[in-house]
Amino acid sequence: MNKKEKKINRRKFVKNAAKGYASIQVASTLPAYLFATSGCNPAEASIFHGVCYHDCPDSCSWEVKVRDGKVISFGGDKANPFTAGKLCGKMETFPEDITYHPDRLLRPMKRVGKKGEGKFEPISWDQAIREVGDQLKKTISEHGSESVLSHGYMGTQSLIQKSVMSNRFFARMEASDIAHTICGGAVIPANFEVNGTVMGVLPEDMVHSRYIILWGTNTKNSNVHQWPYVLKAREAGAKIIVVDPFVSATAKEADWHIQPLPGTDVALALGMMNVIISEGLVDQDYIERYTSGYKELKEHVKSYDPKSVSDICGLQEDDIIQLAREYAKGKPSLIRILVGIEHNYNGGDATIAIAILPSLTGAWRKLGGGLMHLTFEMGGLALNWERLDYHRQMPTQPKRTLNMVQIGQLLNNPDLNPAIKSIFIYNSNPMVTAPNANLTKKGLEREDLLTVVLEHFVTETAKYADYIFPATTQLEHWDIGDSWGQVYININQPAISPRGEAKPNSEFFRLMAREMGYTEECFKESDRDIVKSAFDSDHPYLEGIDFDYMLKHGWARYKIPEPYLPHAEGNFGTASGKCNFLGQSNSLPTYKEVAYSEEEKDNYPLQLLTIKNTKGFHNSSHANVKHLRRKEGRLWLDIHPEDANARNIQNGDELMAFNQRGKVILEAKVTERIRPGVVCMPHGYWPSLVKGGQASNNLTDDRLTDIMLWGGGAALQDCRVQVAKT
Ligand SMILES: Nc1nc2c(c(=O)[nH]1)N[C@H]1C(S)=C(S)[C@@H](COP(=O)(O)OP(=O)(O)OC[C@H]3O[C@@H](n4cnc5c(=O)[nH]c(N)nc54)[C@H](O)[C@@H]3O)O[C@H]1N2
Ligand SMILES: Nc1nc2c(c(=O)[nH]1)N[C@H]1C(S)=C(S)[C@@H](COP(=O)(O)OP(=O)(O)OC[C@H]3O[C@@H](n4cnc5c(=O)[nH]c(N)nc54)[C@H](O)[C@@H]3O)O[C@H]1N2
Ligand code: SF4
Ligand SMILES: [Mo]
Repeated sequence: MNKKEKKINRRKFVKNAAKGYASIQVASTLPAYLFATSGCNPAEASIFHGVCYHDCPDSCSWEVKVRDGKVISFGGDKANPFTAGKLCGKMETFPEDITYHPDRLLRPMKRVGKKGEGKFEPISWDQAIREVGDQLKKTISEHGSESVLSHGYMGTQSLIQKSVMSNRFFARMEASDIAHTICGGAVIPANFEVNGTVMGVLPEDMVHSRYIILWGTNTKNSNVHQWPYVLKAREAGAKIIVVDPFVSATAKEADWHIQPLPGTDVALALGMMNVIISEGLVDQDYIERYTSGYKELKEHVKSYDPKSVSDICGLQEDDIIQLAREYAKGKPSLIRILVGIEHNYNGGDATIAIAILPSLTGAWRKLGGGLMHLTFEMGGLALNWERLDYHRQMPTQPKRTLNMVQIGQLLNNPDLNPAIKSIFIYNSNPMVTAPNANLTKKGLEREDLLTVVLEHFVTETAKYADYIFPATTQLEHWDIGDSWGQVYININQPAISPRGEAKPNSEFFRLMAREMGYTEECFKESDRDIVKSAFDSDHPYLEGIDFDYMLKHGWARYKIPEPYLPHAEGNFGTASGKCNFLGQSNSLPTYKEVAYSEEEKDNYPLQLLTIKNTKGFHNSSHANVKHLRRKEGRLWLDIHPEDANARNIQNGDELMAFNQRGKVILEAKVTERIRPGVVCMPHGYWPSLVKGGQASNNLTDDRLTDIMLWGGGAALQDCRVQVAKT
């Protein structure tokens, strides 16, 4: 890793650590902050305010009513303007769907059957911790501490249960860490390359925009609380454009839907620049004052003329020209990106090209103009990271970081030195959410691998565990978190006692630390104390907001100076303070063909998108909840009539989609929502709950994106399949 990479890495690390949230709070006869733990509130019924733990840009605040230690009502917090009193459909019934679900894991379990068979018997916490500790000590003495892999992810993005105690534990052990690359692994470093930040226009300021491009993001589904701001802007005269290869729920509502071939956005953005520059629609003054690399960019985009771009993207030349003109003139113009744009080989360069556009036209000058991306830097600045990221101050650190996108390869790689001999999986379900699942399966079946999973359910991944430990849900533990899609901070007090023998992730790692003989004080700190210390900050974003305030109110909006015009006069986060068109790598974005083998192209002629377009599931979460599964229906494949006719496929037929990695059985939806040559399947379904036992990620490839900082993101959508009737 070179110096520049190190710099961006550390910076991202701190800021990404802020990707999280949570909360809960009080409004009852007796203030809940008088109670150190839950379950001892003598009041008849108490109302606690909290926040959704999902990896979601909205980070909704909620209200929970509790009587006799049981949740009696649950819903969105009406006082929080962003949540506006409404949770999304999949979370409305969260207590019964997750916390009180009859299949919820309530005791530690030890495997008795074969790996993957799902046969377990209960074991006591004491015994299970002792057995795992004994095996871990043996593994470390025989193979070294790096042979232990910490595989935590964003199943909860609330800061404490996401990683605070586990980070301390694995730093103390000097284990291997996992790079969090599957979501944001390309878009985050790419935006940093150009703008030195992922912050931009604030979510609420979208109402001031008059030309809005929702680029590779399904706002109506993935970011539902942003949608009202889109509508408000439209009422005020904004035109809404969606760039998406699929007619998503959001694209259906657009004033203009641009439907390029997947993975070609970089060419589209460069083509727009070609038109903007050649027609003199640039903001020359802004470019001169606040950007660098324009001369090179001007030369570079000459080869991305509308004709060449139309061939790459499968779009009309006129549409490219019109989009460029309208964008440049539609002041203020806003481009909204999230994560959907990155999941292909060109995802990093696509983000870089898009991130350049607002500086080329000077869109940043006006409120509502610029780029709207991620907001976690707010929490990264505001909170006390000395405490939250205490593990960074420890004398020992994880020895290597491995890329989660290629977990299957990592578990099977004979050359990895040392090989992974023990894996701790928490807040993550890689058997459903990581690509090339059949390879992951092969790895998790290894008899010489100790697999420990912390979970709410016996998920597809937990089935492969040697030990499963029952984790608490958001209603049962302390936590804190901010958001990556808006600018509110929340705390989370436990509203009810943990069900059964469930314990917070943090407590599991405290117990493991004791078992391993780690006697440092940091393993004694309680969750409540960590939450408290996080608000011990004098950053102006938290002016007047401390732990007591949070206990009383549950949530707060960061005190951000208004109007928030971060780059009206440059002030980018790059070393020069300028928007750097050449990026830190000193190169310009290009369109690159994906290197499929000839055989792959011949045998598997269709490109498969696997996208999060269910309403009921959140990634793989909730996909085991019956009423939500019923609403989604059978796993399906969207296929264009031309491709269906060529295969004699009718709407409703049972199909198989297959390639060299897997075979998925599903139902045909013959539709013009997708282009010829591309098919689309929803992501999130649990393989064991669909016919044939395989789902989206049994087909996807573990190919990496173009940007290799932090290991490279996941090119999930670069996947080829053939489709036939069963
Ligand atoms: N094909 C395809 N694959 C994808 C994507 C795609 O679009 N297409 N999207 C990718 C993206 S963007 C993401 S973010 C990833 C998500 O990947 P994951 O983070 O693996 O998915 P989730 O289903 O959100 O959560 C994983 C698990 O965390 C558990 N969990 C929740 N809270 C807690 C807790 O407090 N403690 C413990 N121990 N466990 C908890 C849940 O029960 C759940 O089983 O998937 C990626 N994979
Ligand atoms: N209901 C629901 N909401 C969620 C989630 C969920 O699982 N379910 N997951 C949450 C998570 S973890 C995340 S990261 C966010 C993600 O939120 P978004 O960033 O909106 O990402 P996705 O929903 O993965 O994909 C958005 C759109 O990108 C399109 N797309 C695919 N490939 C390309 C391409 O090459 N170019 C362009 N222009 N578009 C492309 C897809 O067709 C899809 O409609 O959503 C969060 N919100
Ligand atoms: S999943 Fe997202 S939209 Fe739904 S309640 Fe949670 S934060 Fe809100
Ligand atoms: Mo994600």
